[in-house]
Amino acid sequence: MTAPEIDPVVESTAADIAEMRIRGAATIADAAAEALATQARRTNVTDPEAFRAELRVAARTLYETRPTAVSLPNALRYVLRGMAGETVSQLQATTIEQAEVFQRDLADAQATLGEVGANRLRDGDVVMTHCHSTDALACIEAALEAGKSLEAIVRETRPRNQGHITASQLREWGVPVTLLVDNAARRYLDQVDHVLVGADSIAADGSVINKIGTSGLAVCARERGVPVMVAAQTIKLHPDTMTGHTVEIEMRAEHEVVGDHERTEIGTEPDDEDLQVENPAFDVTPPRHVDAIVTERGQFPPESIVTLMRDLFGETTGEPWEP
Ligand code: RI2
Repeated sequence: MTAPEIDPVVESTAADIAEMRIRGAATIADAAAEALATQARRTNVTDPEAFRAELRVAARTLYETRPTAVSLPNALRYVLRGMAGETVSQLQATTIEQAEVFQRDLADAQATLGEVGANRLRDGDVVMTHCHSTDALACIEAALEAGKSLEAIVRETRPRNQGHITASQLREWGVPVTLLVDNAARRYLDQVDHVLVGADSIAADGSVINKIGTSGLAVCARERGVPVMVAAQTIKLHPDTMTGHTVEIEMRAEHEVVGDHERTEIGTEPDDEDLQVENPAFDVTPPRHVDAIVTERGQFPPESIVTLMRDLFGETTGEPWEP
């Protein structure tokens, strides 16, 4: 059999995810499902085994882009497990259909989750956000649609400033926004009714893996008595953590934090190995600092999320893109 041919759309989607031109756990999952559907649609193979091999390699290419958001492997698993049939055209049809179902369910889940999350928000509340999460924003959008008026304190979220995307979306919806330097959050928490964040992964013990800075914010919120709400579709539940695996925290490039020019200002050369820069993209917030995880299946105390994980995933997972 010749080497599987990967569609350029799969390659470019993988590059866009790795470089964060496509980002946000739900958006990444959606793009990955779309890329697998494109691979299936545009294949040139005539042999069913070759088709399966192509899809597996395409899935692996997408999988190897970023390690932390479990929505990516969950999406790939879901689509590949729907690939069925005896002929290439049957395999194509089932794969494309499964990807479409996945994308539809993803959008529906976010809308449902938003309605659940909105129930926690009261008219006049002030919400503090971190990073940019479409799941968290869905809760705010549903509350606004229900006629509630909200204000937001939006953390910048260095080093990539994704808080600016959140601020832009909230202003589009007419929400008054205060854009806040990350380090100032504790000072403003006494004006806040809810901390509302998303998640890239949720572990079986209820730990929340989200954008770096979330855990410090949650600790401060707990100290100030401000409830912490995590908006996360069930696609963010990490099945491997049920069998003791931990979630890998992505380490990103130094240049996102310190460029060559800044290095020179600090007084070191770009190749000075004795000035190390650490740039973890995510951190882990223990369940004791989280009040509620809001999903499309309802709201859960973090410690009970494992029951939902067992319902949805069973006890074991294999990787369908493994040869
Ligand atoms: P939604 C993002 O990660 C943020 O950490 C955000 O909270 C999370 O994904 C979930 O986003 P990144 O891709 O799925 O910006 O709620 O590193 O949109």
